[in-house]
Amino acid sequence: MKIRKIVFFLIIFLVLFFPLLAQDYNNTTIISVSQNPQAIRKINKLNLDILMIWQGRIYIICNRQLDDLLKIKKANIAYQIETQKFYPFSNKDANLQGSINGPYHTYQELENDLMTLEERFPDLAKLYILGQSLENRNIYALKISDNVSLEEAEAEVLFIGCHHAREWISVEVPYLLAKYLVENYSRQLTIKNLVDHSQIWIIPLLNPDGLEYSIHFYRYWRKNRRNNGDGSYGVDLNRNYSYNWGLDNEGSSPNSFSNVYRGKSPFSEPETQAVRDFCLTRRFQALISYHNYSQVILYPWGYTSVPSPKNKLLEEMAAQMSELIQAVNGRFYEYGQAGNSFYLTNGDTTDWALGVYHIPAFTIELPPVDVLHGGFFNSGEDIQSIFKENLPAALYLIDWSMKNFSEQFSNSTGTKGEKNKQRKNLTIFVKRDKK
Ligand code: 0X9
Ligand code: ZN
Repeated sequence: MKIRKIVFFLIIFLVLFFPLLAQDYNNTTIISVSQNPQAIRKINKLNLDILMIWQGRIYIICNRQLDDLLKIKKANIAYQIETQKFYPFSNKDANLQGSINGPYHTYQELENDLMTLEERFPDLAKLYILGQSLENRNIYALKISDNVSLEEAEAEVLFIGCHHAREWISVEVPYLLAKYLVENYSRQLTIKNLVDHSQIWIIPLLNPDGLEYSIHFYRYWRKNRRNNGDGSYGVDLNRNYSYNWGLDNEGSSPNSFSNVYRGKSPFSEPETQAVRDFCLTRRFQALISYHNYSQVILYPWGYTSVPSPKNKLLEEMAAQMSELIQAVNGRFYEYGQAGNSFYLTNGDTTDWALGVYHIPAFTIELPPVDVLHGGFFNSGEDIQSIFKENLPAALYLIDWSMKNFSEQFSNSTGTKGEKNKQRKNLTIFVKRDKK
């Protein structure tokens, strides 16, 4: 009887307090500071995890291990504690629709849905495994094309979702794009034309370990789940690419406790390695990496505010996409060079894609604009409208790639650097096992 009682109380204790025991849940304080130029200048130097800007205030997630709050005090920035607005899981109702992740995919649900897509449309969709995450989850890429099993001399475009665990909507948009393309292939001539003349690759979930951790333990988790060996976990996958990796400590952090920790070396993480190795075997003309939130379309460089040699083209393309997006629901996505936006980054996907492959690459920060519209807790009901508004921009990029295919294709060999280290085997990736 006594033992049963103890077990009973132990279970109750674990159910109630497990989230609090989970790493990092208790380790953060959310503060806000006034959004004035002086504060922005000071904050930029401190390498902080910016949650959002809303109603003239900048919200910041302060990590105790990093003494973020202390840094803010030392810099003489006036702040307000906001933690109570966010914990625990303030926007519960928007997300909990029968399960903890509501209509958002878990890793397992996504795996099933990708397999189903392939089964339903075997001529158009083929699922590949690009590698495994640290916790041995598969990193999937769905190829969409006519004659999908063949290698054809066609434009190639890449869409990636979920570098960052807590950005759940960034899984849904590329997944729904894949679904839309195959389901509408025989219904819409424009879709058929795009799919017939291109090879579209979709990696909806680059950070499966992080996503699972965010769903089950700590909603604000951002990085992958690398055990850094010093009590800290995670590398920011969007600081782990090789181009100008670790250039300075402003665009990424050498501190493993930081949310923008860049890892031990460029491509130290299996998730970014999967992208690197995959791109070596393809000839991508363009890519989009989905994130949230802010409603912006960003293009390289992110490591500097100096424009890239392709700045004009990137700006034009971003402007086009922004216009197409706005035409759907009226929501305006700001656009501009990433390094001119609120903060600098180094080692991100798009700098690497432009720097190494010289291709147009965009970070689309999906809605919402601020926390009152959901922040990282996007509502389940918003998935469809966010996808729908992003659809024409994605189609535009495929179309652009098709139109620019011959030029890019003939230019894509013969230059120095990472991209030419190997370009040989186009089918090195394991076809996933049937369950
Ligand atoms: O910081 C990032 O990796 C991206 N933003 S997020 O809030 N989704 O984490 C933005 C990368 C784009 N680069 C710059 N803003 N410089
Ligand atoms: Zn992100």
